[in-house]
Amino acid sequence: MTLTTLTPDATVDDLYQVIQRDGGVIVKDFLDSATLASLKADLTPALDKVSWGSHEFTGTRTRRLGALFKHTRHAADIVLHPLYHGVAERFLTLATPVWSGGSRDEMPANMQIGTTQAIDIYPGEGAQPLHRDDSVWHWRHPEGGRQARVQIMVAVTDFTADNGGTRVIPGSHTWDDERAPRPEETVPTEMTASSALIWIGSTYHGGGSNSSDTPRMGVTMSLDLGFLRQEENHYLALPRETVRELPEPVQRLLGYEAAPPFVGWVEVDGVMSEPIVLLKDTAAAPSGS
Ligand SMILES: O=C(O)CCC(=O)C(=O)O
Ligand SMILES: [Fe+2]
Repeated sequence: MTLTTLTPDATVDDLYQVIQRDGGVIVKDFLDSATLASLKADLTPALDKVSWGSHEFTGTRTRRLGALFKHTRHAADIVLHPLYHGVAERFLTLATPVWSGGSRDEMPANMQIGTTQAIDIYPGEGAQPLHRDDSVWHWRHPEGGRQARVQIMVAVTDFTADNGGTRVIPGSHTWDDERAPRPEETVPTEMTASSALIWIGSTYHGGGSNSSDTPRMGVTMSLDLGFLRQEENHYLALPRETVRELPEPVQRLLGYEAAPPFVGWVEVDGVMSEPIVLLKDTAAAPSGS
């Protein structure tokens, strides 16, 4: 079994059918070569400045750079690409029937950008533990009944079986929560630079080990269910100086604590950090905030 690769003239429906069946799909030549070169030029200097990760999950020979909209205008090209945006809409913007008084309405869902990261896996990095990305919200399977996330990984360099190309378990999006993912069940994402892997939050996957002699660079982003957030937007409503004056337990309840495992992280110098650090030390705040 390998992942299916579609050509850029495929339709949203073609992508949707393959992802429904396998949990993920590769789209060849997702970005044109000029856009890819410009994306790489934008991100490389910033990536070169961040430190190695320090956990098994984020990798110790891996560099991660978040807040991509700050670093490159091509982040917008990725998220608005008709194939990615279109297939994410197919999975996410389903309507839910709700009663409001005596009227039964179909309430549509929208989407939000959930996570943005450039991920550079260097030679010597081991395989990332296999996981489902929707476990960040403790999503249950199959009870969740719908997808919470549609994710993309754009290959900035070629992705191969031995340079850390993302390992995916085709079909695992249909598994229940008791079945453990096993490395032998994975297939490598093998794709040429500028191609993209698109997969859903319930598909088991993980970064591969890099036994080659060059780094593997990818840009990942997710479109998530728009309602997976706080009802009131405290981050925009309350100036940071106001929040700094509040008792720490209140700061945490307002959202300056990440929800386990790590929802709400903010990147500080390449480290996925607890948002509370932004209140404690102004020097540690990401530039531009
Ligand atoms: O780097 C990769 O190929 C996958 C990374 C990933 O799945 C993650 O960090 O959640
Ligand atoms: Fe992941």
